[in-house]
Amino acid sequence: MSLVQWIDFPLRGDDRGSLIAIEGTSNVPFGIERIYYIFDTKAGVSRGFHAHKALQQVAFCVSGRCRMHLDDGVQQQDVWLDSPIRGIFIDTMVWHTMHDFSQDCVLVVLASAHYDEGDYIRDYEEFLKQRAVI
Ligand code: T46
Repeated sequence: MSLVQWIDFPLRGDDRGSLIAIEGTSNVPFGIERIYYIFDTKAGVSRGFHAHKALQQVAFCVSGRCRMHLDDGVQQQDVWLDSPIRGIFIDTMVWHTMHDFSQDCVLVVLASAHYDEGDYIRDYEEFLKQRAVI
């Protein structure tokens, strides 16, 4: 499967403006159990630096932009998240980092489960080791 999987959201536009509705298991490939958003990120700050063992996520910017680096242990790719109508699917066991946040960036993340620190792999060598046994 391709490392970069975009999900286009249906745009409900009319002469008043635009509206996006996202429904779990319909527009994203999982039931949405949690939503969080990252904003007011300070200049020069990078975030992420982990993979998830079981969590699946879809991320997109409703304002501004940031760059996401994805790494499945074999391939690496950078993408810009700069549109509220297109999200990126972050599958399990994909190391991801976020960089170059614009001042107005609001990064929204839809997640398949509640927060669980035990689901994080925060050590890159450990991530590679676990990827090797998949
Ligand atoms: C991810 C990327 C895209 C919570 O208490 N609940 C939550 O739901 C989340 C997401 C975080 N936290 C706490 C844990 C830390 O004390 O908030 C603090 C900052 O979290 P973290 O350093 O993990 O943030 P990022 O930006 O490095 O990573 C986040 C998500 O944690 C992660 O799952 O995939 O965004």
